[in-house]
Amino acid sequence: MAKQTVAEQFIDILVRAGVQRLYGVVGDSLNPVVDAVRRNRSLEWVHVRHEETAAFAAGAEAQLTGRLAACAGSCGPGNLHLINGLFDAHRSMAPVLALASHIPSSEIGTSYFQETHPDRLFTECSHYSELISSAQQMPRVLQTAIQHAVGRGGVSVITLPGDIAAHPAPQRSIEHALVTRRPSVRPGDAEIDALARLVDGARRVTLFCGSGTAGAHDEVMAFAERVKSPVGHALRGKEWIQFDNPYDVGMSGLLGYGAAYEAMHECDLLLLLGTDFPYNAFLPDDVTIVQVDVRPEHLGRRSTLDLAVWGDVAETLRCLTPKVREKSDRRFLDRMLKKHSDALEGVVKAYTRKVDKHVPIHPEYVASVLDEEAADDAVFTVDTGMCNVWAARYLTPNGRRRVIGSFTHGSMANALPQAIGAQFLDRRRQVVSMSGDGGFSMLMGDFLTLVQYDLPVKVVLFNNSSLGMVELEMMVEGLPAYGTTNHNPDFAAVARAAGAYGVRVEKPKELRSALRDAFRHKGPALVDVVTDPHALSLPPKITGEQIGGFALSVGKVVLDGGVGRMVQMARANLRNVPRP
Ligand SMILES: Cc1ncc(C[n+]2csc(CCOP(=O)(O)OP(=O)(O)O)c2C)c(N)n1
Ligand SMILES: [Mg+2]
Repeated sequence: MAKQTVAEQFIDILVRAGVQRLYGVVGDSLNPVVDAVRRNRSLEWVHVRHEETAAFAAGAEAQLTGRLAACAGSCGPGNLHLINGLFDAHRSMAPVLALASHIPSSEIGTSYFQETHPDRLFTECSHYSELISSAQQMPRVLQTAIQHAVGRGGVSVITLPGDIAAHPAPQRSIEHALVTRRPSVRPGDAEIDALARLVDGARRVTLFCGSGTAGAHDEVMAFAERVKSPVGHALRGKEWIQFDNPYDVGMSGLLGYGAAYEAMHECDLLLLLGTDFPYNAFLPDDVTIVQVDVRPEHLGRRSTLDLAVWGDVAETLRCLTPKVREKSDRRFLDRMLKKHSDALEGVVKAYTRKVDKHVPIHPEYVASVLDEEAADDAVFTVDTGMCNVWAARYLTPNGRRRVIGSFTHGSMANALPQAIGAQFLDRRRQVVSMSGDGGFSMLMGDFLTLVQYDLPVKVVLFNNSSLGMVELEMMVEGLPAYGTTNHNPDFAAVARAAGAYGVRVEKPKELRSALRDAFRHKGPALVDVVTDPHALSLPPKITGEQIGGFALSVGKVVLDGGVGRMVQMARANLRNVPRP
């Protein structure tokens, strides 16, 4: 075999690690790499319009598959554009390898044209960020980068000067077998025994679940059944735990609903399972708390723990459940299920406001119709802003649907690029981008990517002509709205001009058929729904004190809204509860 260049070896190794495509924008120093991609049939170059899109798309792929995904940017500004998407991927624990190509190695340190220092710039959003300054570092540095991204869950960045990419690579004999999957982590016997003792000694146990409960639905249900515990979740736990859950008491946090908050505060033992839920204002401080997490650095960083358990949730519960005594007293569970159902019935009553006739269209109506019309295995990507609220409340998880957002980093404009990554993975799966008008217009250039690759993403645009979430924040803080108005074009016309299917919806009765038509359309489609910018208003009972010091709780009051199909589930769960 002819000797490979560094670029060729780089691409070969990515293929061996399971990477199927490299998202990016070409340019100068990156050219040897892109040329190596062109000649490699196992890996596709995906040409996006903004590198931030490349990073978000790779992050979405990695979140959907758990496998390594990759993106690349040319030297200086090219790779600098990756940064926000990389922060998102890293904070979502998505294994992403980013290639930051670099100025000629002989010029480093001379303020050369386009010079930045990517190896320094990306340290904060990565587990590993290294400069390849000699071809001899290959393939070890790349392999190490891959192991960091996969093993620790997050981003690795390789900075590669263009001239070194074109150098001959060292022999491949020093290549080793790559780890591409994470192991399961079982806690020690001492921790399991200590946890079992706490559970046996408690009368009221509540479970609170985060994204670390992915794949642990059965184990959580079996444990909840054994100890008769209510099960609440954080936003990122919802898609894994809320469905087929007879113990469901809803979600806690700013967007929360139901009785999760009460169940967490009225128990005597709270188990935090795979959650890094950031709002300690919503966590109790006078109950016994145990946290189980596969990442030891997450243990105890939000609340004081009585026991810290380092392990996978599924693995821990598999060990724990047979060791704890079965509880027979369901009174706490039943009381919480009733509270949960009552809470949801209450908001449903408050929200029967003829939303199906309201013009401009109420965004909650859009979310509820979307939930009904979308496929059972749809992937929803959700823009930061009010779409988060609507998705949290109205999308019904079922174990097959996925919901991806920028839930930890909280960046705008994530939905469209994440939808690109999701759709590349599977062109036949329905992918719905729930976009805000602010978020969509921020990375609108990459709507063209949908057309260029004929990706059948369906963009459902919640177009309230404003930065609605921020308007709400200003309202909560007692400030007048300022700098929040968007003067928008007819986005449906923009979509059509770009070569996609586009329809504008201004009346609620047109909504359902517009969504159906878009879903039936074979290619990319955009449904521009003109929504009510005043969908939320300050309730009258807010006090001056709340305005002054408790923006969080005021926000919670303002955001308390409809809950869609969750109320049916709460009612169904109540059927098993004996009436007093
Ligand atoms: C990149 C970035 N810039 C600014 C913000 C602050 N921010 C959060 S939500 C939001 C408004 C989003 O507007 P839009 O996409 O129209 O959604 P809406 O809330 O109106 O539904 C802003 C400006 C952010 N989170 N990320
Ligand atoms: Mg908006």
